[in-house]
Amino acid sequence: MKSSPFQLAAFGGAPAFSKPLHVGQPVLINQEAMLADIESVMRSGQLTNNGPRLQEFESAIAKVCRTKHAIATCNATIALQIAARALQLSGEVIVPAFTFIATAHALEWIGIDPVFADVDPETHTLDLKSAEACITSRTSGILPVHLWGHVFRTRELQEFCHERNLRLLYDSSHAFGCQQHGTPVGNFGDAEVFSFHATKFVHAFEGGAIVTNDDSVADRCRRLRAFGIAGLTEISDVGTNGKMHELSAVAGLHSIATMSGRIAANRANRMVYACHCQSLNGLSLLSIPEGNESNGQYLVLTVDEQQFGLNRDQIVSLLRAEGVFARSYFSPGCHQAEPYRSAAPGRHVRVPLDVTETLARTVLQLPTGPAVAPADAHKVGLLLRLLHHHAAEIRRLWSSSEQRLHFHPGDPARPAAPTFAANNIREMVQRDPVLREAG
Ligand code: T4K
Repeated sequence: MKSSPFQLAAFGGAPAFSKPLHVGQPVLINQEAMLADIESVMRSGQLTNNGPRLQEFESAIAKVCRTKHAIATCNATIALQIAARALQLSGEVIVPAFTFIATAHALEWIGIDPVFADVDPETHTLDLKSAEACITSRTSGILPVHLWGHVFRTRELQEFCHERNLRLLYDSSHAFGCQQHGTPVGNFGDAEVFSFHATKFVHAFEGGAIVTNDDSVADRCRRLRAFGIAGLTEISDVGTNGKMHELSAVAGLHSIATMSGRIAANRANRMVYACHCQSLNGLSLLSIPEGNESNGQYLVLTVDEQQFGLNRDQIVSLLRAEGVFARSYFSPGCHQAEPYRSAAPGRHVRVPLDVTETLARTVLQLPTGPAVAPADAHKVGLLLRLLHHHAAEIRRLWSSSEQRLHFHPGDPARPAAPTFAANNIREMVQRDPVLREAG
């Protein structure tokens, strides 16, 4: 294990992981069984359009969520648009600024203005007071996100929307299999949307679903998913093509069947990371809200630069060089992305977004899931300790080598620029008395 900052891969040492660890590495555990199912779909000749595997997958989703209806789609972005149309959202819809850009873009794409509210600093979910301050006569609904699978203040949100006659649609992309006080995600608001993208807790390569307990919303979603077709010759709405095909449904079924193993793997890794974080000043593992059962898919940390000695972006770069492909979701906040950033003042931003701004600078995600063994998580924890304990020397090395840091050979984010040669490090150490003493 590395014991000196000079051994760090960013400064020319060998990466700690030659095979990188990813945030959201896709897993399909029983590949042989899945391949047999794919073969059977291809033999059957029914490849898409509400086939038997899709129906089976929808039943499996509804069973996990304990909802009346599940409508599987080609991805969550289209599912959000279908659900927004089915709920007759229009004008403005309030969304948290701290989320994946798809939450906002899904609305913008169908001509609804997303208006950004701030989030709660402890759970990273929508701040109700901030949302309230965004409401105008054009507001038709609220689209909160169970970010990182966190389910928070659902009852207050429900009452809030009910009192104001607003629709409540949840972006639950991160929260499949999560529960709050025993109620599975899927039962909150008028409808909820899941993502089954390859990087998600349950995945169908690409995919999504709308779940609801409302029969008429479900009927409308089914029609809108397939061009608005209501019968053999009847077209009742402007629909889209949001269908999921049979091969995705097969993958989704296999993924659902192996959920419990992934929850166990995520819990084991969380315990390892938590042990390390406990003794590291300036690095905090984000708590799971009280009463939540989490799928554990996202392992989220916040960095206090003053206490840790390095900022979030430095930590992410140093870890990535080691083959620990940490992420900084969701930076920048949605309000800083186009077209929202350049829109007329007040159109999308009308309240302070201070928490979002802070989180966008300080939050990072570490790899977890079955592809990460607890021993790997421990190794990552030891790397974080090294970064913390030698933060001052690392900052010095960093400032003299910023343009020439080493990247992991497998890092898709690495630039084509030349890297920092080990010889240069030796020369620099010789020139700098503080580094000479440290190393
Ligand atoms: N709402 C929220 C709150 C969301 O987070 C998302 C999606 C949506 C809505 C929209 O859902 P969809 O329409 O996509 O169903 C990823 C995903 O593309 C995106 O689905 C997800 N959120 C977002 C948070 O993350 P990237 O660009 O960070 O993923 P990518 O390709 O860098 O993958 C992450 C790592 O996983 C890679 O380092 C390598 C590994 N990987 C990835 C893929 C796709 C693999 O090993 N194999 C793979 O096939 O966006």
